[in-house]
Amino acid sequence: MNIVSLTLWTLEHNCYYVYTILIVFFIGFTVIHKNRMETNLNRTVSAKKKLARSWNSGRERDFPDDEDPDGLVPAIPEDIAHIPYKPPRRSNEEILEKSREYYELMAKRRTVRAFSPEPIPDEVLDNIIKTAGTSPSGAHTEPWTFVVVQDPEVKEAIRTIVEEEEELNYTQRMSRQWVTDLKPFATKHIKPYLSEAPALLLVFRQTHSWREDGKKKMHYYSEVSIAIAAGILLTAIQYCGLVALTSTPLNCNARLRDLLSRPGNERLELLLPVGRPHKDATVPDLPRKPLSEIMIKI
Ligand code: IYR
Repeated sequence: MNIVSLTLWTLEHNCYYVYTILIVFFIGFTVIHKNRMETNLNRTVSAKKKLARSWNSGRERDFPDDEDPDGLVPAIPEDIAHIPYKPPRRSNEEILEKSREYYELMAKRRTVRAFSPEPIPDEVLDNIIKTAGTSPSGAHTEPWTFVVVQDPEVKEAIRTIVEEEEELNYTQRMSRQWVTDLKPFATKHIKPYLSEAPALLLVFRQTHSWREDGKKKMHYYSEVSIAIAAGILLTAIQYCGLVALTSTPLNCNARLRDLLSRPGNERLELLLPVGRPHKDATVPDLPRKPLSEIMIKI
């Protein structure tokens, strides 16, 4: 008996129990199928939510949306003009020559810990800070303040704070391995360069700021923005023939911020003594990783 004749037979003989079984099967199948689809959908939704959180270490948004989404206005006018950008085109020979020259210059950059006290012309300081200020930043928020200290009394006050904190750092806060790893550099908590260098550049990162309309201005990627600006600052210092010490005074933020009257939304990230090297300055004879170790071409 095939399926067609079976169907005809059941219809002719009014087999209600067969119809009932078929209906029960149909309803059962529909319910199970519906439940399965719902479970799959829920799984997809929670996987997406988990993925959205995972980039941010499990926290909700870093920058929560404004309470009134209809009132959202970009910090920079949305209709800002986009203007042509046409720097002069250089040939391959020219860019090769420039890249070599610049590498040679930057390869000579060294962190120096002994400075000549000769003052630096003010305009030089202005220009290197202006150069750092050309750095890219998240949503063009320019999250930096560069404090330039030349006043001997303020330099001395900075030195006192840094030496006090660094003594605690070296003896109590830094691990013994860390202190051991620093031995080749002959660093210690006594820091004469803070008084001797003609200028101290303190790089502050603005975690956020305030817009003219009074709203809080978010500073996206402020850490990487300040790191890029510091890099460009170092290249500007090298390019004009001066030297710097890239120092990161641990636990000095609050005291130096207060000393220099910087607001609470600013965090000290770097302190760079800048000047000419002392005539007897020495640097450790460190090798740099070769290109083959730092570059992978795909
Ligand atoms: N900030 C301290 C310690 C220090 C840490 C590192 I890492 C260095 O590369 C150098 C120093 C200091 O300035 O002495």
